[in-house]
Amino acid sequence: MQRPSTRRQFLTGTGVAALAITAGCVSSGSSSEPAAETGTGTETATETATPTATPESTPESLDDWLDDANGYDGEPRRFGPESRPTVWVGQEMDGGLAFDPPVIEIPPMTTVRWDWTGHGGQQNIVALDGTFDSGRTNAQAGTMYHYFFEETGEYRYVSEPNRDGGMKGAIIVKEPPSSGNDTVDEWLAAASNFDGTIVDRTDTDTATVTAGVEGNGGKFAFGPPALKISTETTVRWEWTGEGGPHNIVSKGDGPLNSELVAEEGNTYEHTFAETGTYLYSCKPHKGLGMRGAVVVE
Ligand SMILES: [Cu+2]
Repeated sequence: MQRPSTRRQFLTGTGVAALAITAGCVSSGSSSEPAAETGTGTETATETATPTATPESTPESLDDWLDDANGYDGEPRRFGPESRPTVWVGQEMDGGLAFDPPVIEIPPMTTVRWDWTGHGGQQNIVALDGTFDSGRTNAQAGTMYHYFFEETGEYRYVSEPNRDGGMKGAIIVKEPPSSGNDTVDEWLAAASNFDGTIVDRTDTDTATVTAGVEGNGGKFAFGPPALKISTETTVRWEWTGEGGPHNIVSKGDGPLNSELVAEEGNTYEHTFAETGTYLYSCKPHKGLGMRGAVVVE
């Protein structure tokens, strides 16, 4: 991992006024002192050791680095093409200040907006590799910062005043999964459990999709998210009973329109008579990525 300490020192050097305000919270962030500060254990020792002038030894994986990121459950929030992701700056999560969502996955050519909540005092957005930098810290609600991500890559960033308190995040820029069906790919780019696979069920008369499987930051996914069937096949959706109430509603004026139900064991069926690509979502969780597709051949 590249974390150029010179760059960081340069940054803190330029924000003199801001630093003066926040110096109380910064503890050992930019000093060469190892982690004796708050007794947060051995992980902090490696963390605080890095900003010193000592050369990096083993690069830390993104997951390791995010281990103490407030509010991160291990699953990046995924956004599709044409989306306009917003990250809240200064949300209370895990008993500390966080970026919300802390980790997002976006396609190249996406603009990310950071929006200050006004909670928790002075914040800024600083990429560890220097790619982006919102400059001086700011405590004002409504402060915004934008960055346009053109290229794939992993960008780690912090709010400098709260870095040691776990206010860390990452932007993962990667090409969305591709199944070869553009309509499906675009619709499911936001679904965290879609990996580009359209499950082939053309061999059956009844195919099953489970509503409320793990994904999209909870039990907010369809499993499988995409499937391929033949005409006259019945698709049956089965509710797991997890993740709250779900429904099956076509995008546009498609044929799917179930009740909004939370109970385990509920089912909804539709027999597809005509070929085509049918897109649907669970209305309450569509924005999280609870989407599905049925390709009828
Ligand atoms: Cu749902």
